[in-house]
Formats: sequence, structure tokens, C-alpha cells
Amino acid sequence: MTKETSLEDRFQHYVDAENKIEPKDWMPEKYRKTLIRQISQHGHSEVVGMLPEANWLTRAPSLRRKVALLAKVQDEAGHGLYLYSAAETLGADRMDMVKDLLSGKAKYSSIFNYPTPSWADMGAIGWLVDGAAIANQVMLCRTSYGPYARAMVKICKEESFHQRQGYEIMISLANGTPTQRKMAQDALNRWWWPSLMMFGPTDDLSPNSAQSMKWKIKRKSNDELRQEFIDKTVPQAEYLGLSIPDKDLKWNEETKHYEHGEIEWTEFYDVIKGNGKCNKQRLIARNKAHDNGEWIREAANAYAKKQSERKKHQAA
Ligand code: BYC
Repeated sequence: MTKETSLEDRFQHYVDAENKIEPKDWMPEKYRKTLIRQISQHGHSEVVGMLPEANWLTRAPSLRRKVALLAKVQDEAGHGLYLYSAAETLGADRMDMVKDLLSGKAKYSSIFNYPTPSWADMGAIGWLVDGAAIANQVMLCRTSYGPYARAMVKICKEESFHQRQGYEIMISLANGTPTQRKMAQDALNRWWWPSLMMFGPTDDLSPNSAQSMKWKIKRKSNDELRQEFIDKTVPQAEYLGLSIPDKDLKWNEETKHYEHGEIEWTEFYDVIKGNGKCNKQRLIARNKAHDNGEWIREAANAYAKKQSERKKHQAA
């Protein structure tokens, strides 16, 4: 048995015994890389995820709606920061991560490459997108890497507020005028399938799942989480009196789960390759925001430099 193999075996036993891995613990290089990949993609998703909703901040229909949406969008920025910090504990460099996002090299969630033409999209995003995010992220509170698991606890609490604010918008629209009801149905029609794609490819086509589950980075498979989300969300749509846009959706009394129609996986792969409706627009907006923030980075760096010079001077 090589030294590396025995270390890997001990690592696996440690994970199997439900211990958390901390930044200074030994870990297989592939475990570290997998986490940096997943956590940085997750961080990028939170940051890019601000854009479709920020589009509606100036046009929210009331002050109350505006305050809630503003708080939600700011929360997403915070989530991005916790996640970048968690990735830094694994040795990733924040500027490298940001550069990879801005150049289009890094992935972020497919869901944020769809447009938000209507106010009802704010309801559908909160209800479905944050609802899907919660289904995925509750399991991540128990992920094996300590800093990621701890970041997820606070993130999940905030996501559940986001889900409720979205569902509340849907309740108002679904119980409003015929035009508002139509807006709600139209938003559900457009966000349903992309929300199911958020969970990633089916288990048989998910290259990273088996190893990530063995290392307890992921606790449930993509298909298991997608099914949980569908089972939870269909009754919520019924309560709203809206129809899920899937003619093959049906309850299976034996399995106690909903069966669903075929997901358009070609659309998913197209979007993650950069060819979705809004991929280009999102990258242009992020690059613009980054460039506009140059002055604040310069000011923060100058302040940090001055503080360290002052400390050196005092110590001398
Ligand atoms: N979009 O082997 P797989 C939010 C990629 S933000 C794009 O199953 P894995 C919110 C995958 O990266 C929600 N790419 O991968 C924010 C891999 O490519 P690479 C974001 C996707 O990692 C603002 C390849 O496909 N949540 O909540 O085992 C407002 C094969 O997939 C997607 C997270 O990031 C996708 N949907 O499982 C509102 C949660 N799916 O890297 C809400 C943390 C898959 O090999 N992440 N790919 O080139 C995870 O749990 C896992 O990374 C995933 C994928 C389940 C997403």
C-alpha cells in the first residue's frame, strides 16, 4: 500500500465517521479541487443570480415589494462573499476566481441565463429558483467540508425568506385580476423546466456525482433532489390554481412520487456552453460592474497599505 493510498483510506474512514474536514487537515488533491470547482461555481451563481432580479428593483410595484426584493438581492451578494471565502480556505485565489467568471471560463448556474420580462418573474424566481436552491442546499449544510457546511447554514435561512417572498408574489398575482393570473401562469410556464435543470444532469450522466457522494460533498444525487423539489412544488402550484406545464406529470400512488415528462437536456447543455438567451448579457453586466468597482478596490488597497505602514512605523 503506498503512503498516499493509506492516507486516502484514513481520509475516507474519517469522512465515513461523519467528521468534518477542516482547512488544515490533509485531504486528497482531487477532493480539494472538486470543492474549489463546486464552491466557486456556487459563489459565481449567487453573484450572477443578482442580475435577473436587479432588473426589476427600480420597477417594483410598491415600496414593500421593493424593500423585500432589495434585501433578497443584497443577500445573494453576501452569499457570494461567504462562498468565495470558503473557497479561499482551500487555497483558491479570489482574483483568479473572479477573472475566470469575467472571462466566461467559469461555470455558474444555467438558470440565470433566462430573461425576466415580467414582474411575475420575481415571484417565479423566488418560489421556484430559490425553492430548488433550498432543496439542493439543505443537504449542503451537512457537506463534509466544514467551512462550506457552516456557510450553508446561514445561506439556507436567507434562501427560505427568498422563497417565501417569491411565493407571496405568486399568491397575490394568482388571486388578482385575470391579467395578473395570466402573468403568473406565463412565468410558471417559462421557469418550470429551467428550474428542474438546475439540479444538473441525470445521475447516469453526472460525471462528478459518484465521487462527490462517496466523499460526502454531495449527500443526495441530482435526480433525488429534483424529485424532492417536484413532489414539494406541485401541491404549491395546485394551491395557487396554476398548471405545471408538463402534460406527462402524474402522481404515482405506488411510489408516492410525481412522474414527470422528458427534460430538454439539449437546452441545458446549450445554456452551459454559453449559448443561452442571456449568457452574453450577463457577462457584459458583470464586467461592467467589475470595472465600475475599480475605484473602490484602489481605495481599499491604498487604505490597507497605509494601515500596514502605520503599524510598521509604530512597531519600530
Ligand atoms: N448550471 O457532474 P455534475 C442560488 C455542470 S444559486 C450550470 O452533476 P456536480 C440563487 C457541473 O458543474 C444556485 N452547470 O456536477 C442565487 C459539471 O461541470 P464541470 C447554485 C451545471 O458538481 C441567486 C457538469 O455540469 N447552486 O441558489 O456534481 C438567486 C456535470 O454535472 C449545472 C449551487 O451551485 C447547472 N444547473 O453537481 C436565487 C449548489 N448543473 O464543473 C438563487 C452547489 C451541473 O465538471 N452545487 N452543471 O465542468 C451543487 O450542488 C452541484 O455543483 C450541482 C452539480 C448539483 C449544481
